[in-house]
Amino acid sequence: MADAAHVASGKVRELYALDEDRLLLVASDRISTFDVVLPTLIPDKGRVLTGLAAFWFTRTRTLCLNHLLTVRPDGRSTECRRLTMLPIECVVRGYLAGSGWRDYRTHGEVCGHRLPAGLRESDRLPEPIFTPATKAQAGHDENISREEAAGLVGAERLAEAEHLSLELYRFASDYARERGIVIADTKFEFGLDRAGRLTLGDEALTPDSSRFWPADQYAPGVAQPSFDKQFVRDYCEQTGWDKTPPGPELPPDVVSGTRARYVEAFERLTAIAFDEYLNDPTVVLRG
Ligand code: Q0Z
Repeated sequence: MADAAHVASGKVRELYALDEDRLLLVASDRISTFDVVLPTLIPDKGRVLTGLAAFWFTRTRTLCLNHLLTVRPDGRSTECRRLTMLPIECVVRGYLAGSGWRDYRTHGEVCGHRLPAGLRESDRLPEPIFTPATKAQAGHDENISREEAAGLVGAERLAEAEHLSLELYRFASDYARERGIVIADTKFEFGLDRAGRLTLGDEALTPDSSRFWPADQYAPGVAQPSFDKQFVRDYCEQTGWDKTPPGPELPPDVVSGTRARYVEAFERLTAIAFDEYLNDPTVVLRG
């Protein structure tokens, strides 16, 4: 770590260069809500996300190449293969939420997918849909049409990324649903390895890159509670905060409740005790 050059900062993660073809992705315990990073940390959040992503990379190796090399003993650092990232986000939606719901309500379609009339907020879609987006430097990613996405990466690459994204989503959402978690939508980031092969990178199928909903509370027609961040959102709403930086400090009960939700998501999905992961993070790599 000490000799790794800092490459980039995300809202809650840092990226370092290990050498010419390896990067280190470090997940902090920072949490964002309403697009603002809060001043309070959620202990072990970065470890939960790192462990979950590594679990999914291991479980989906037969579907798709990925960048994972290993997880470090700290449980929050992923050594990965350096890729040439595609300039698009590969979003898959199985349910109508967020910008998908907004686009449906205003245009009757989402990224060129004609959808049945009369769908409600949070309804399950007849089939998962691929809705690519641009990577905004600042602010919000913007949904784009398949034609625009093809212009950015080429029609062949786009078709391949769409196919892999849908396969990954189907696998993970079926798996998670059996364990009480609805993955409403998710975002994949692909790149090319040195041989030019399409490879899954970044983090995948975590609550930060997806919408996780508690399946036992699923009730379409209204916005669904977030599996992980609902206590934080409820608290922030209750303070009257105007959602511009800086965000409020979180009280201890909100921190501990939120940490418990992250750990619960990890344990439900991996069927591994989180303490086992803390003791030896490579437990998620045995597939
Ligand atoms: C990921 C990001 C940040 C965390 C670049 N395997 C890869 N090869 C090349 N580039 C990336 C990866 Cl994962 C890559 N990001 C997003 C930014 C912290 C992740 F600051 N950017």
